Amino acid sequence: MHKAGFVNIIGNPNVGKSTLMNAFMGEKLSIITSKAQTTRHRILGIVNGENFQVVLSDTPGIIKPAYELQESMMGFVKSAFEDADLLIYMVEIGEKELKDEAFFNKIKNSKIPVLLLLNKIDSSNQEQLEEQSELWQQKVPNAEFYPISALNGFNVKNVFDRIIELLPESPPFYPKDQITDKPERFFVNEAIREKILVHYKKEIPYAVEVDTEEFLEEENIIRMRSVIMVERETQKGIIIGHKGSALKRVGVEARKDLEKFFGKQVHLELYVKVNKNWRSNQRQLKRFGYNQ
Ligand SMILES: Nc1nc2c(ncn2[C@@H]2O[C@H](COP(=O)(O)OP(=O)(O)OP(=O)(O)O)[C@@H](O)[C@H]2O)c(=O)[nH]1
Ligand SMILES: [Mg+2]
Repeated sequence: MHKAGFVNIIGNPNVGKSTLMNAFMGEKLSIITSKAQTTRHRILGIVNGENFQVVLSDTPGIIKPAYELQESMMGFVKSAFEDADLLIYMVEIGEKELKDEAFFNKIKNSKIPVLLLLNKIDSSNQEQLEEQSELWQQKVPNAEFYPISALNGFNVKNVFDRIIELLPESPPFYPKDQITDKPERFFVNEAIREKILVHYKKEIPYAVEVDTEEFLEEENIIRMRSVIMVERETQKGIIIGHKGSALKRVGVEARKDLEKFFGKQVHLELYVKVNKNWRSNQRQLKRFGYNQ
């Protein structure tokens, strides 16, 4: 017997969705930062076993969209409701509600199984854990509840075993050696964007998109050239920094991550370009893969 299905992870921004997906995968597929709206796409992470294929979806955190890019991000979340065989609804310690009522009702009235994961329990005490567990089980009574720590791995294996139990009998959806639906260049863009989220303040990371124009794999090295797009001239200066020092740091750190990811030496060339208001431009968004 072979089991396979789509397991889609949804929840508020910054609760640890990407951390959980990486924990299930046993490798860093999705980027993770302490800032909200780190994930902008729906990213498939495929875990293959002899008798199963779990097709995970990491999705952007649920927000009220304020501009076109965010509209598109919420489109990815919507799509994750449509094809799921199993929903993972993740909340974090201290959280009180999912602000978007429509999404919340969809979870509560879901016809497919829902696993409600209370994450980051490593940062709580017993009293808080009990109080939060009760609150969330009352709020989503149709769900199976698990307290977890995606970061420390607490309960992660138990949840994964339960996923396999709940999956329908089915042949695999993807070749058994495939681990994601995204091309190599996507992960280059994301590695660079992660460093930008980490090193720049306020609005800057949200005004940035990365596009990898060249990805040339040679025998011993992969040569990459990526453009960092910002919305305004002033942002370009900030990204580059004094004598290029800030941009250099992004390049060095991203390259190290990419060498780990691809298991090969990497040469990464970065440059910065202004692409006015790309976040609100349908044509540009489509070009960067935000259409669906
Ligand atoms: N203490 C603790 N921190 C965690 C845990 N899981 C995730 N984090 C941290 O929470 C922050 C957000 O994690 P992400 O995995 O990027 O969260 P996300 O839900 O994917 O966020 P968005 O993509 O922005 O919606 C990071 O700083 C993680 O290290 C956990 O179990 N315990
Ligand atoms: Mg994420």
